[in-house]
Amino acid sequence: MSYDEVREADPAVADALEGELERQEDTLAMIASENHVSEAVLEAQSSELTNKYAEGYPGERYYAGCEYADDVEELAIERAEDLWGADHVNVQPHSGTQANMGVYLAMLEPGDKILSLDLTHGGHLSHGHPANFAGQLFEVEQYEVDPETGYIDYDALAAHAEEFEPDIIVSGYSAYPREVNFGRVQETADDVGAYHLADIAHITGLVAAGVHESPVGVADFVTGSTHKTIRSGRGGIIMCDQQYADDIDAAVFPGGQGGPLMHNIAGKAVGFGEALEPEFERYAKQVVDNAKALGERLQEHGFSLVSGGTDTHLVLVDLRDSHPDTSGTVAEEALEEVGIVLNKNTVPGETRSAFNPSGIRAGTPALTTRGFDEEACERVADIIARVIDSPDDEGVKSEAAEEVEILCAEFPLYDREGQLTDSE
Ligand code: DSN
Repeated sequence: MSYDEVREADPAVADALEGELERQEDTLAMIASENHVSEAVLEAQSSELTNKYAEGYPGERYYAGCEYADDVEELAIERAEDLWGADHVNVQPHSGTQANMGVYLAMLEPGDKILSLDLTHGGHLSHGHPANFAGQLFEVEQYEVDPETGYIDYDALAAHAEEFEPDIIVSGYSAYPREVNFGRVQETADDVGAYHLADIAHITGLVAAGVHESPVGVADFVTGSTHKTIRSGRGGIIMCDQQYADDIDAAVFPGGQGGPLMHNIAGKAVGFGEALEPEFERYAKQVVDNAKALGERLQEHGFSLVSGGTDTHLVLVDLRDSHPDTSGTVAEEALEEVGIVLNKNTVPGETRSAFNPSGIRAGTPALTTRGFDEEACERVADIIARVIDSPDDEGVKSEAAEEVEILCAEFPLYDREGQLTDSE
């Protein structure tokens, strides 16, 4: 992307935009929720649709001049229905959190009960944290992963649900490396008369490609964000059975949002179209193979992984066994210095704080988009291990930075005819 027009009009903003482009080119994005979209998605997101108000839904808008807005929204909906096999899709949520809000507003009353995974065990703010609207409007109790195995304990979840009698059970997580048994959670929800919301924000792409079990057609509601593993325009999505369609649509607009971000919906349509190509299945499989390779190599270096490994796009490293004096914050900062950008993360049974936790979370969606394979991910694991072993050693960090530079040059961004699928 060139920023010639911005530079002409506003050099300060152009500096920041070019700086960000260079940062993404010259560092390894390993924040598990991030990815690199194609130039086609970027272009669609920066289109003139940003100028258009289109409150309502295709064919039923509150403003004139919506024929092209209708076209892109219909394309996004049709492609989402194909990708995930959904009965009804709403592509207007501005984010994954707004998607969750849409479901809560549609199905719950203030004071109703949510049962969800604790944030420090891998949950999400919008699942009921006290600092979030969900925790403020609703009565929330939380389940945890099994402290021994790091896996969801579905029996304990069922017992908790029986006792708490929630109105909705939330599954789907932000820092959980294992496959989720959505069918089992739905059984529990059915047993206690609760709805089940499966939030697949992190794994939308893995589910679409069939490399993770799908909750679509199983859970009552499925929400997600559209810019993570699915690699489309930024925002959220809700999928549900036709019987809930009107309630969900009304909760998104006018219930919780105003005009849809039509330029982002155009980006969603383009990205969903890319994900329908056979190549995307190979990409999603490679994301998981890469995460496994990364995790196994870290384990060879002595690191402990929560749950002992991964089935998905991310690994969660608990530093307490291998590096008891190194917090996730120290690791995150030292790694950022050498060009590896990931995030500090709480771990189950956290003994530090959310601001200075005991773990790091690392994901492979963006590296895989750059064309990384298992061998390249093992090289990244070797660098991570050396830096965390000696976070204050400038010599180690300088050598690590050189190796990151070599990897970035070997797997460059945005030079593959607009499609960031892989380098082969
Ligand atoms: N911030 C996202 C993540 O990193 O998991 C979720 O909203």
